[in-house]
Amino acid sequence: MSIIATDQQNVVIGLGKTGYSVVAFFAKQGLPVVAMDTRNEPPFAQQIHKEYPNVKLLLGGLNKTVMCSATQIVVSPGLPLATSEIQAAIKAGVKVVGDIQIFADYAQAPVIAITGSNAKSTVTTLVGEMAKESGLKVAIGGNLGTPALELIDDEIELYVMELSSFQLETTPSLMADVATVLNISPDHLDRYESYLEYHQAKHKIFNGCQAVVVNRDDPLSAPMIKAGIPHVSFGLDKPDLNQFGIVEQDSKLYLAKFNELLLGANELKVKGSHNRSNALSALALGEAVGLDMEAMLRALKNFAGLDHRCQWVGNLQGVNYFNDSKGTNVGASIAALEGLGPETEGQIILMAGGVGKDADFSLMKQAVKQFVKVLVLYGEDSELLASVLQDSVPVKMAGSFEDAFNLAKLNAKDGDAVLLSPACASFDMFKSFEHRGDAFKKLVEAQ
Ligand code: UMA
Ligand code: ADP
Repeated sequence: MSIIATDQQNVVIGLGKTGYSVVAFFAKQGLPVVAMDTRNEPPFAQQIHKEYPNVKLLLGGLNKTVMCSATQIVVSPGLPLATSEIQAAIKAGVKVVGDIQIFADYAQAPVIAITGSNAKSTVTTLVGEMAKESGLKVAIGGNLGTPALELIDDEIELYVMELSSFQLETTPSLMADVATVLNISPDHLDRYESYLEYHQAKHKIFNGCQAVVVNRDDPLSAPMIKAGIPHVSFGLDKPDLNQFGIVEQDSKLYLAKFNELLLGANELKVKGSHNRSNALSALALGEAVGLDMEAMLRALKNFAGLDHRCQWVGNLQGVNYFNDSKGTNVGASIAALEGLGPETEGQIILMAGGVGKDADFSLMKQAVKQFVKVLVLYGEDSELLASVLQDSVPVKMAGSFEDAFNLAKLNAKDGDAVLLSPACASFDMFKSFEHRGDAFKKLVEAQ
């Protein structure tokens, strides 16, 4: 197939969900596109070939020559910028961006931009529910579900976007109406040279933003931006003027804005202090774009949480079972333990393991010591987890996921809880975190 570089040559790299959305976006505007993927059979190649036959497909490797003569390269989040062909194109002066930058250039309605190591999907969904309850025509997506460019629509009144560090790396100028980094803890260290590099990628979310929401409990969430940009904070302590936090009154906890009590914490369907923090961040974000407070509180009361996030899936002989399969990094599993630990009558039997992504598991020591009775380990990095945590807690090694479940069940007594919060990615044994969580649920249901 011959490739002719025209004056306006868009090169799309990666033919997964993102690549497909970018190709479709350009092709519908009649813009010339060349699409590439390192894989021979990427997920959307056939569909693109069928729907957009004019798009040139180059599979099984990246073509440096074509890339270096492109006007613009739109790179998918799964492919690191450090890839040598991308670096060559950057050196040749080619503009390299991601789908989120194109989205930012085209979106007409206000954008709420949400990132963080954890809680992104929960907070994005919650803010989306708040906007719907306020009567707005809202589009929700990004790293969560629908790729950004598939959301673009002139009728949309508000975009609520979950953004990953991979997406933000290639977004120099997001210009969000309000942006937040919910929290930062180590993740994806198999992709970044250092924790600092990961942190810097996340903070690109603040580029050109109109307002920021900051987590008082996590100094790494605070942006280095120019003075004068309005900022509101949330945290689990008592809030100052105009800030969101928790107020204790008559031994009851309330979500509050300064000294105005908004909602009893016990009225939330989602449990644990981490979910109170999530609720407060959603209120701060919604308020920043003018959502109605009463509507936001109604949405908050109805929000039952997302599947696979500290989700209660059953009780067997007095033991509660929680599926936190989305706990795919150390920070998430610490939050799950600290969130559920104080609300568990007995202790927690923690099931963990999988692909550790070069994480530092020693960060879990304190929470494990405090809340875990037995740690059951399975999967690729189980030996590594054991070597780091066996001084803090009794450890059982399992040969399979089912084995791990049976060991957890065996070690749990009335009042204890079994928590699947792996602190690891799932792809050594499962297709996805959903697949892993469903396997856990099935095992609970089969008892
Ligand atoms: N790949 C290749 N060669 C290529 C291009 C990609 O081998 O030329 C591989 C990547 O290494 C990766 C896989 O293909 O293993 C998928 O990459 P992709 O960029 O094509 O992914 P998409 O299907 O477009 O999905 C992406 C996000 N995936 C990643 O960032 C890896 C999805 O987030 C997101 O929902 C989707 O865009 C829509 O915006 C998933 C994710 O795991 C849920 N995100 C990470 C996370 O949440 O921790 C960041
Ligand atoms: P993300 O989209 O960032 O992965 P999710 O909302 O899917 O976030 O939640 C993922 C996991 O993060 C949950 O399963 C839970 O273990 C943990 N988590 C939830 N809220 C918080 C929080 N406020 N701080 C830290 N971890 C959290």
